[in-house]
Amino acid sequence: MFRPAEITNTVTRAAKDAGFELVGVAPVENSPELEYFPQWIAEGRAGEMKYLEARDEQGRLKRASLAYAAPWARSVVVCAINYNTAQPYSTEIQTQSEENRERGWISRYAWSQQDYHDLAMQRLRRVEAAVRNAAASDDVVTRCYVDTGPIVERVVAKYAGIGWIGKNTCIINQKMGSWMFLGVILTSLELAPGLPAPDRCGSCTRCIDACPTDALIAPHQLDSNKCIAYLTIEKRGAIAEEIRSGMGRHIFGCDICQDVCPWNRKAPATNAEEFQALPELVNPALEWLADMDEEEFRRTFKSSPVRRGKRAGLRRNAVIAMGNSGDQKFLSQLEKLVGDSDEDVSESAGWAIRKLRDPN
Ligand code: B12
Ligand code: SF4
Ligand code: SF4
Repeated sequence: MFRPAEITNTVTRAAKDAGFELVGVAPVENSPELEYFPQWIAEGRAGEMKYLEARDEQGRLKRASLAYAAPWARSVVVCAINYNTAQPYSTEIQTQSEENRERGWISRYAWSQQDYHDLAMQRLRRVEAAVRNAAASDDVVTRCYVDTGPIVERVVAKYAGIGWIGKNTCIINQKMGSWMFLGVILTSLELAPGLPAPDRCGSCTRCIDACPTDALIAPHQLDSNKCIAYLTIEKRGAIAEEIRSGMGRHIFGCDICQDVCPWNRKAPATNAEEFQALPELVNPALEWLADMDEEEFRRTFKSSPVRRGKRAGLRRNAVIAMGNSGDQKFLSQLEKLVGDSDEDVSESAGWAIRKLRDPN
């Protein structure tokens, strides 16, 4: 006999054993949040991330409904893992001292040696095995995703009770804050769903006020074209000049709208060895990154998420950050970089020199 509540309990235990701090089950049904997705795409808010526009055979946006992406699915198991470490926030470190002007910012999630996709996926596979074992049937269908599936993971996370969707668009848990990765398992099993977590943003607007590029165009609405995380990680080629000053010294990702969130003030740090930060990646020297050759890039970021931005992107970002640093010592290095064989590095170096000479 099929026992949804019992199987759900087994799955919850398996997720905790696998190292996930939070786990919940979402039902498969359309939600008001997903109605916004087609509009977001139509307004061009996804920038050049074309994979978000994937459509099914009838031309419907797959991510707009689980019924399009996985018609066989009946429940979604959502797991969350804490990646926060004890290091200070970018909003503290980056403004601390004059000496810091020569350093850039890599996002908190990318400080460890290993890519979070792999770390979370290994754990998710253990939970998937528990789902299949508990169901004791060969007919059960399951699919695991960390990031890459045709699903808006934050929406299912909300309905699984992992947290609420903050005005900064991140999932926030009352106890854990928002420094977490999500992993999802779609299953054909009808499990016992949880309840959505209540919204605790209230009248706060700190994230919207702090975003240096105005990427949070309204509560819960992000324009990727303006988001530093998108510009530094996903955007290939030249970055529009008018947005470069707002990027500050960010060279991979951005944490500001989470750093300022009151729910992250007491966010617990993880003890998991795999998530501990490599010291050289926390607030790294811009000079080092801008001059990095292919061999050193490969060695330093061997299994790290930073590989996604490619060496060319990382150097382009470091050069823009030099322009924003106000530190004249970079002028001589930038003058050399104007002759760089990479067009984006060379053009950005020209911009950075002009910016250092005439900051206004
Ligand atoms: C594309 C993408 C990005 C893009 C776009 C971000 C975005 N906000 O959409 C970029 C490159 C900018 C990005 C940045 C980051 N990302 Co990202 N990203 C994704 C990815 C692959 C898809 C997201 C997506 O579908 N976006 C579409 C838009 C429409 O969805 P949304 O902004 O989440 O909006 C929903 C709600 O806000 C909602 N909504 C809720 N209430 C309301 C109310 C109203 C009135 C309205 C109109 C809408 C609305 O509507 C939307 C759904 O239709 C997911 C993984 C996945 N498969 O889901 C990871 C994911 C969202 N990213 C993640 C992370 C960690 C980050 C960064 C923190 C990394 C960094 N430090 O640089 C930043 C955070 C920036 C931010 N504030 O969002 C985590 C989030 C974990 C968490 N705690 O929430 C995810 C889930 C990856 C993972 N598996 O862990 N990311
Ligand atoms: S990640 Fe940075 S740029 Fe993007 S919305 Fe948040 S504060 Fe703005
Ligand atoms: S900073 Fe304030 S408004 Fe923004 S997500 Fe956090 S609690 Fe919500």
